[in-house]
Amino acid sequence: MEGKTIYKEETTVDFKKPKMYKVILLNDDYTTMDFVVEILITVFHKSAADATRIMLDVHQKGKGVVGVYTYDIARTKIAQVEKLANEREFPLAAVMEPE
Ligand code: TYC
Repeated sequence: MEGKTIYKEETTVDFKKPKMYKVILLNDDYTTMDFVVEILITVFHKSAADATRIMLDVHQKGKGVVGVYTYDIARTKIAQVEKLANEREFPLAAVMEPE
């Protein structure tokens, strides 16, 4: 092929899995059980049965993992918990840590 240079192109595809983060719900003495169940259903998409089980587990043990998400999703869910709890004047809080 006169006058033409052919280059081979290499593409690297990064198949690394994204870092995942546990969202941990913290117990407190003031948030009502009903409100915690409501949060677990609406923010974390748990069934009513799972939400009740998780709420009681956090109530007894002090904290508990409610889900594992990418960084941005975990941050968003924690912010949603904070906003809804603030609106109802409950001290309910969630934190995140690397899986
Ligand atoms: N301990 C609260 C109560 O007795 C209920 C509760 C459960 C609060 C879980 C927060 O993450 C929580 N009313």
